[in-house]
Amino acid sequence: MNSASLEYTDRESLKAIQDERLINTVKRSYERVECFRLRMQEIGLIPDDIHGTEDLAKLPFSYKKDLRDYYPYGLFAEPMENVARVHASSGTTGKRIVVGYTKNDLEMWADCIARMMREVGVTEKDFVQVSFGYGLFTGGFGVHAGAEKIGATVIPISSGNTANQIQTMIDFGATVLCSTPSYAMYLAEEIERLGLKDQLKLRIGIFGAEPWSEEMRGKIERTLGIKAYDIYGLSEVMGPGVAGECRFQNGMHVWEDNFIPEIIDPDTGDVLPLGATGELVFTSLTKEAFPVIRYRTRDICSLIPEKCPCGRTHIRMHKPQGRSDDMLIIRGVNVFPSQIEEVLLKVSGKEITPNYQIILDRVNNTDTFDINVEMSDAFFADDIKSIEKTEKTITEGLRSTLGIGAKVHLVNPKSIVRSEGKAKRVIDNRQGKI
Ligand code: DLL
Repeated sequence: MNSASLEYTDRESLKAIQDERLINTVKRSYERVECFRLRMQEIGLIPDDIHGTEDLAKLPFSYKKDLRDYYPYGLFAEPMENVARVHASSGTTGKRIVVGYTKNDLEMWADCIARMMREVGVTEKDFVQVSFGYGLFTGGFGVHAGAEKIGATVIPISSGNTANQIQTMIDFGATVLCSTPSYAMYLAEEIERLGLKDQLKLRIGIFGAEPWSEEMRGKIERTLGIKAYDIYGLSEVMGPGVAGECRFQNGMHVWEDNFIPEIIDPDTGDVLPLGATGELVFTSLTKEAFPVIRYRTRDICSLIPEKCPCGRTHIRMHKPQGRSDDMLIIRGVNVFPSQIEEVLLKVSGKEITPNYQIILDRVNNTDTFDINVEMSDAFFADDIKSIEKTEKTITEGLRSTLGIGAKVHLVNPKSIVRSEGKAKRVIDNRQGKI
């Protein structure tokens, strides 16, 4: 069966494929990966106990910590001579982790990206500007291979050097842009400021690697005159393309012939009913070099049980709001930075830009919660008197959504540092203070 037809396979046949692949993955991992074997032995489980996806929940979880404990290659299931490439992720905290791919793994990865690109209308006639970072980060090389696979012309510019990015986009006739949404927004702002939109041929954007709101999507689409699609993934499971949106822009299809998603309660580890919000967990079905079994992503989201109008049978996931590690606890209330972005863009119009920074501190035993939001150039120039009014509107919007008050400060245009990769939205100075 070729991989394109697998996207539309009926659920029953898909389950049969998953069963066979799961049994094989468990067996291989048990034989070849010490960490997994020990964990199975601890709970008295052997590979023969796993007959199909209905037995998935019997299997032990795996964690980011395992990658650190077995750094660099201790979790690989293939000898290094079969490992064609490694990538690594520094993460926001702690020691970096290393992941590996065989030639077949790289092929499967390119295939996942190509599926999404084809679906959203990328063809061999397109010029795909890859503005994700190339290097140990999975973004650049991952998306690159998918675009090459469908025969598009790839512009492997990597991230950074914004003036050069824009010039290249114009001169080389880029029609597709791939980057983080925050970098796309930065590029869009610069293009608008320089009045260069008319010289662009862009029509499609593929953005991911960090949470972004529907409001942000709208803003990027309008500013660049494109359709923007969400792509999800994580290094531990593969990289970009574990899931991606179709043309309906309503949730990302998880490529279930390669990955099984589960949503669990992060505290108890119990599997939650379909549609509930919880922690996303992945099991890989075809990866050779670095199989993952019930890997705890820390990403909080839900799966979408309804069928997609595009006809694909593979389940969709909602945009993750953020990682549970990114969740802030402010005066006892749980807050995701992405919720703040949503409010900012919803309650205000052209007064502000989606550039913001959250600053947390602790004074006299109480958390302080400040948000700096950049004004737009136009608002800054025309309407300096309305600043207080806008600050008040945003503060009220945040209070009604989050349930706590923040001090909102409108700051000068371009005063918050731009990111060329994932944006740094939070400065938390509370560590060690009472
Ligand atoms: O960010 C892989 C990637 C590259 C995905 C390019 C998409 C595009 P890591 O650096 O390991 O890998 O970070 C993975 O980023 O667990 C999520 O928390 C977050 N993330 C990735 N894509 C999305 C998305 C890459 N579309 C972590 N929406 C994941 C929200 C995302 N969060």
